[in-house]
Amino acid sequence: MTGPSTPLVMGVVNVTPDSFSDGGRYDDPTRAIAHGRELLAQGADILDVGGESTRPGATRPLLEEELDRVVPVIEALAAAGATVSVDTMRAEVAERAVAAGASIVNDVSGGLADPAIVDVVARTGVTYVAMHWRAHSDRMQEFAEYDDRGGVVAAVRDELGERVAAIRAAGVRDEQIVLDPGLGFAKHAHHNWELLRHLDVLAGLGYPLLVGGSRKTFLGRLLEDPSGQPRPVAEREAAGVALTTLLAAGFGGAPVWCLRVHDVRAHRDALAVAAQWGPAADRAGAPERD
Ligand code: PMM
Repeated sequence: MTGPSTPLVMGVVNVTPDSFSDGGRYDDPTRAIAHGRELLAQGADILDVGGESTRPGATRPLLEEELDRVVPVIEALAAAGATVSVDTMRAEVAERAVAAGASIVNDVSGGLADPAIVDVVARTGVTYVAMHWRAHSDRMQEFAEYDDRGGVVAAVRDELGERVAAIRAAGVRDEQIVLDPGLGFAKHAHHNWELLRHLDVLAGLGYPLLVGGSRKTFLGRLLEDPSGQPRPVAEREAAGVALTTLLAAGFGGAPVWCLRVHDVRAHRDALAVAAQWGPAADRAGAPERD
């Protein structure tokens, strides 16, 4: 099988006290900067800096809290030469993040939480990741319902298509737009798997795709113990790496532009293996002998 070309790796830098995936380990700027540098050394192409946890049930930080968390981290990591993305739903945070050196706005709400964010994107010309989203995290799982006609895949395609229309109407150019199925956001485990098997349908909208499955609950559910307890977050990495390998090998049905992950080194290793089946250009790092 000839797989698509190797996806980029976006390393997650959560500057939050309550992220589900790294449990507040990097919640002060100094630790977050050190973590970002480590992910860069591991081969991250992009660092995604976020100051708001979107774990199911999370409450929102104040604007000032979010700014205090992300701006110093973005400044330092951009100054260190990183391509920085800001994970925010707020126009003002996006504006200040771009001024601090971010070149990507990663908006999990796809412009629904704060419609002015797309004006910032249009004005600054940065890349915009628009994720499929239905509601803030304190209530999102109440909206995990999809009808039988085409189910979750058609619904996510149509709702992302509506977001694209609004984003373009605000003056954002096609080349700036990246789409994301939003695994775990208003979705149950079976919805996530369905989306992962049909990325071709979302790719049909005509934009690059970003996928964030790393350490998420659906992997924990897949690996639950005999008593029905999900596998703890810290023990989901191998499943996430398997997912990366399959997506890189084309099993999603469409190329993935970028994968958002926590353990950059492990996912880089998976991509190096998958690239051995990909285009020759991706095999540049392979040893000539042995
Ligand atoms: N998931 C989380 C946060 N931000 N951004 C994008 N584009 N896609 C995602 O799937 C996504 C995201 C939640 O996970 P985290 O707590 O590990 O950051």
